[in-house]
Amino acid sequence: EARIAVCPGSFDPVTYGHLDIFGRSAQLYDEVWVAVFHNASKNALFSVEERVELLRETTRDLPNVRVASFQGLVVDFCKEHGAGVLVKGVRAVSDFDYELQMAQMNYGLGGIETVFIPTNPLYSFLSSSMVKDVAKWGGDITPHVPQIVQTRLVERLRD
Ligand code: COD
Repeated sequence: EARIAVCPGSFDPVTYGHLDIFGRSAQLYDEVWVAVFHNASKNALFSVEERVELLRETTRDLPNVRVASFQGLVVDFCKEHGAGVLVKGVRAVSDFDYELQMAQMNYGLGGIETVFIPTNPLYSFLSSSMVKDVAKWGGDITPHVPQIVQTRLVERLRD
C-alpha cells in the first residue's frame, strides 16, 4: 500500500523553508499532499487560490508532490486522501511546544501520526511573515523565496 503523507500549512507565501520540507518528505513517502488551509485567525496576503498556484509552480520538479486546499480539520483532509502521516518542519524549540500540542490533538482526533523534520539550518529563522515584512520595506528576499514568489510579493505589496 502506498505511504501517503500530508504537509499542512498556510503557505502565505511558500518559502525555501517549506520547500525543503516538501522535498525531504517526497524522499520518505510515496506520495505527498501539500495542503493549504483556510486559516481564519491569520490575515492572509494571498488568496488560497494564489497560494495553491505558487505551490504548484514551485513544486513542479517533485513528481510525487501534489497540492490542494482545504477548509476544516487536517485529520479530515488526511482521511479523504488516505494519508496516515503529517510531516512538519521544526525550526526551533519554540516551534515544538505548539507543534506537540497539534500532534497530540491530531493523533487523538484521527489516529494520524506526526513526523518532525529538523529544519535545514539555512532556513531556521525563516517564516512567511518575516519574508512579507522584509519585502514590504524593500529588503532583499532572494535567499528566502523562489523568483516567482518574489515577483508576486513585490507586485502585491506595490498595489
Ligand atoms: N523551515 C522548515 N519548515 C518550516 C519553516 C521553515 N523555515 N517554516 C514553516 N515550516 C513548516 C512547519 O512544519 C509548519 O507547520 C509548516 O511549514 C507550515 O507553516 P505555515 O506557517 O505556513 O503554517 P501554519 O503554522 O499557519 O499552519 C497551521 C496549520 C494549517 C497546520 C493548522 O492551523 C491546522 O492544522 N489547521 C487545520 C485545522 C485543524 O485541523 N486544527 C486542529 C489541529 S490540532
